[in-house]
Amino acid sequence: MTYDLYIGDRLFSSWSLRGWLMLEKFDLPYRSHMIGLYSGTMAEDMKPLAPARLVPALRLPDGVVVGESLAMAETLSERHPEAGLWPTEPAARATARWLCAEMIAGFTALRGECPMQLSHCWQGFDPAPETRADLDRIETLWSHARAISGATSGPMFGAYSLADVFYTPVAARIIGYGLPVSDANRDYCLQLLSDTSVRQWRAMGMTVAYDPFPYARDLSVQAWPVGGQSDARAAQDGPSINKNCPYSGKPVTHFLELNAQRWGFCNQFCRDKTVADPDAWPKFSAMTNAVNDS
Ligand SMILES: N[C@@H](CCC(=O)N[C@@H](CS)C(=O)NCC(=O)O)C(=O)O
Repeated sequence: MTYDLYIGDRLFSSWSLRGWLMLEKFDLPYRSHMIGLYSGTMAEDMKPLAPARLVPALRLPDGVVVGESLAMAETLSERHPEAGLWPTEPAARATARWLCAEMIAGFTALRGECPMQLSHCWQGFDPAPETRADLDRIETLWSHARAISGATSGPMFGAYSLADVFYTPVAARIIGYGLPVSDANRDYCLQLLSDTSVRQWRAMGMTVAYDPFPYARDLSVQAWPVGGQSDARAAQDGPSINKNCPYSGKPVTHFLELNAQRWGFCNQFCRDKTVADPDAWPKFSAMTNAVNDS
């Protein structure tokens, strides 16, 4: 049983990130398929999923297509009650549903003024009053969630849930534009972005070169706070310390250099995602640690 998830871009498509997290974070089996969100092929790519027209879209194992993130979330939750997508406690679950629904329907100023981008942090961004009002509302909702759940830090409802999934791209906007929130809520945003899955999503997104950079601004930039400064670089050739790819086990063909050591991978994408954020990949870390700790 495998789901087919259709996503657009990784660095810029906030909804794709939500769709991916609701499978990845709850260990549900899926294959990802890229839709040409920025390449001009989106309408053509989406035809087999009609009448779904936006990303993410989900094809269930029986072939049924589900468009819209909240419908995907509810469908996955119903099909996998043991996976814990929604909080188990009824008041927490009702509140989590409310927060997700309000996120989907609201915060239009924040979403309009600060499109999600996971590349870097803009410096000196001054949000409009309407965006500040959206931030106030988000902080009100987050503190209400914590009053209901009793969780003073970490996931909003204690255990990681769809509420954290739906607010991860909001956290990326808060951090990526340096938006004003309380220290505790900034910590929560950084926790969401430090999640290994989120780091991996970003690292995969960083393998794409954009010209022009979407949603460019005339502002200086600072490195992304989690995994934003990689010491690794792509290398033209080997030999590498490892003969087989840490991810597939296949013979290596692409190389990177990290701390004066050369490591190999079986394709360019896996090499480049590792260059982007070497510490985001437990299999790569296990391989380098096994060599360097021996
Ligand atoms: N309400 C939809 C929103 C999805 C959405 O807006 N996706 C954007 C990408 S982040 C999209 O497909 N844009 C393409 C377009 O508008 O043509 C959901 O909850 O899934």
